[in-house]
Amino acid sequence: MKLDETKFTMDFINEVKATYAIDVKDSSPLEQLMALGNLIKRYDSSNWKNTSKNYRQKDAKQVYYFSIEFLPGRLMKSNLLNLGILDTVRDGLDKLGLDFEKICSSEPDPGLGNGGLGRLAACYMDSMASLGMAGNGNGIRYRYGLFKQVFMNGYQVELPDDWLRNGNVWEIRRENRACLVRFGGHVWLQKQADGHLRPVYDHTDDVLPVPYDVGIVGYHNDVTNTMRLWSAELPPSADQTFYNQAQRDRIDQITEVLYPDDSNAAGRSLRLRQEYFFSSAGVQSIVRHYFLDHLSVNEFARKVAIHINDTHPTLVIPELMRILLDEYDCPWDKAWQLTVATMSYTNHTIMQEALETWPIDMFKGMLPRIYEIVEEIDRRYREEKTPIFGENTVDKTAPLGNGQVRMAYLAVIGSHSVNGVAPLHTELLKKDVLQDLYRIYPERFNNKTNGIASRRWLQLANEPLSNLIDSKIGETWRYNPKQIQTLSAFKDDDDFLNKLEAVKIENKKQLAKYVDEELGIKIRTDAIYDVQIKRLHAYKRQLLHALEIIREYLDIKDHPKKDVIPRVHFFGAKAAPSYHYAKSVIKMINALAELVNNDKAVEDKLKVVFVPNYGVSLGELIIPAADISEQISTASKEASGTSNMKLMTNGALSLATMDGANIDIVQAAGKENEYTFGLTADDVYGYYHRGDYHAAQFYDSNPELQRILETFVDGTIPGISTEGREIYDSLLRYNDEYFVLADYAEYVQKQKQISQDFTDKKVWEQKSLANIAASGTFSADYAVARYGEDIWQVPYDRVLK
Ligand code: 26Y
Repeated sequence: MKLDETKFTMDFINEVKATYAIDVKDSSPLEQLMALGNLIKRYDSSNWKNTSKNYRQKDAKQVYYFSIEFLPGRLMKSNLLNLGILDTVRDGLDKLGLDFEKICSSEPDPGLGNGGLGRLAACYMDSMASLGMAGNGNGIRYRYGLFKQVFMNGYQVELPDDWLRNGNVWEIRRENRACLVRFGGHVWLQKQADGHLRPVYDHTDDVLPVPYDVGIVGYHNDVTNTMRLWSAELPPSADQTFYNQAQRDRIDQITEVLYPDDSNAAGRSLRLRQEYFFSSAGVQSIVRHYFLDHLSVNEFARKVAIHINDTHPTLVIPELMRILLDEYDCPWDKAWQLTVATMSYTNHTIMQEALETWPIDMFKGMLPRIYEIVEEIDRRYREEKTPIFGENTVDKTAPLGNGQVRMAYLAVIGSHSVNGVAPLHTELLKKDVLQDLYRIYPERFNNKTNGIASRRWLQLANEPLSNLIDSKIGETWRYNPKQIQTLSAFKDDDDFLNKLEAVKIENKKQLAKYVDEELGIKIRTDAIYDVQIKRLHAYKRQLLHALEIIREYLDIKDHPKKDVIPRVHFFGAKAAPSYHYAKSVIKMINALAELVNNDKAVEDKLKVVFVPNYGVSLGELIIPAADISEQISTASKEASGTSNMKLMTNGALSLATMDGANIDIVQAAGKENEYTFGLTADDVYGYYHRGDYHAAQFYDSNPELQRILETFVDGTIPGISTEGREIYDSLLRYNDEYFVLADYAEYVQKQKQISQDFTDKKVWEQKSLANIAASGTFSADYAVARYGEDIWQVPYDRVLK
């Protein structure tokens, strides 16, 4: 959009006055943020209105991306950038003497997700809008987001994330669009006067889902899509005294808080309520919207694509069936055909413990009509497939089995497309986790490698680098990220390489300032910034990274005179509150940091910074400053990873196992520009099949490793007698489930290589450049375009080069 700076400042002054009845000079950053947000929302309102109007006029097919998590990050700068008014607004506020950065950082960062899956959903929202694709988000407006992490005596403590305390300036509450979601009670089918069987409900707990819409602004294309988040409320029309306190609490609880687990499907009933709640509300609103312009269900799958982001929204399948059967008198076969044609499913994990199942008794009691439908899906599946694939295979893969509703199987059976998120991951789904279903539905399986929103992770997070890129190759890469590739022409341009280094140092200064001010740790900006930012999980092996730190520490202590290349090791990681082992690793790393950072003999050769409360906003600060991107999961366990892509596009070199999308990153940037090591997925599966992994062998044959592991239990690292023992035992007593010891030697070797290579500035910057230049293919724009073409059959406007 076009915006004149003077007009903007006038509008802003008036907005502050109108909202708060004060002058700008008396307003706080928070008030300035709210006023600015209101104003931007108003500037964008015609785009938002016209976007939905255009889609309706064109009768465009719509995608609905269902996700129980969204991690959009702060929206102010992103909206300004995408509207094309970032500089105007920044300059205007600057002239008013206001601190733009301070205003932006007073926006709460909505933590409506745990990690990769939630952030992926947000990147895809950004890309759909930027491609001009009719894409909608559908999720939950949690009253409290993912907990705020603080460290007390090195232990993780979880505090509530009261992100809505001052309201959310970007949302619009649309109470008139509310519908009803039914839980519990009894249901039976009754013949109606018109001869149709329809369900009659008795004693149900009804919940009112109220939608809050957030505009998702596309990049320089006048498109604003909608992310719809549902909040659970008491139905107003009913006699409120009818609801006893327990029922009221049950309703309030549904959207009260995000479950802080990202790998452990605990089977809690509230979680199932959340899942049905937003699935049902979403599907109801889709069907209602569809019937505004259509007279029969016939066109449904040609006009609507529903995407199931991991299994959490799988109940959209029986819910759409319910609506088609019970409310539109659709015969089963037709309803099923429409449903399968509408649905598609992405799997994000091969970890067994993350696969959702629900005890049938719980499921049936909470969702009686949905259960009947799942039972019928199960019955027909068995009837159709048993003659072809045999009872054994069908038993193993049916939606109902072992007293459980198996969500992943239901999702595959009820969708026309099933995708993994990186080539290796998709292959493992076919070979392992979903192998039997792959035999039955081979044509449904496909890969869609993850991508990241390069607008947020490069253009916004790293403005200095983006400007440098512009100065060399112009601005078209901002629309077509693959064009960053042309930057590689400058790999021998010393001046450019120096500037690349200067940008990195500038970003390191910003981070160092934060670390000093917030954590009281002084770090050098000429050190290697070695970064591992992701959820804390045993398979991601923060422990392996810690072993290297201990090695470096002991080396400095043993050889005080030796020249070392200074390093700062960064961690950002939340642990699920109930994940005991992960919390022990946090405590251990904090204790190690305490030891290293305060040991005079270490000076500033080595520092360890565990940044508390890692999330999108801290990612934006840390990633542009990174030299090394630690992607060291046990091969086969990380479905894709996305921090690997964010770090790459900001010029970090990957220190990586051949896992997830690391494989594709290495291929794109060239093996010589990354540091790869460790067991391959085949090696890991080999150990599984033979059952001959013996951690002790690696321990016995490596004295250095022995010494390092001793520090967990001999008091070298103070204050971890329990945690140290637990970690030590996990490796040696319980045989090191994630092959840390097997990969140790090669990992250390690569770390040493890194230190050496870092001293040759030119070569280092060339490698960094190779990473930046090759990162364009990991833009979510391409990923989403492929979803649109292959899975959703939804067109988009932007011609991507
Ligand atoms: C069932 C419940 C406990 C659950 C909740 C959240 C299960 C899984 C999750 C989230 C999983 C997740 O974030 N997976 C990550 O998805 C990213 C996007 O595809 C991948 O890049 C990453 O490798 C994967 O771990």
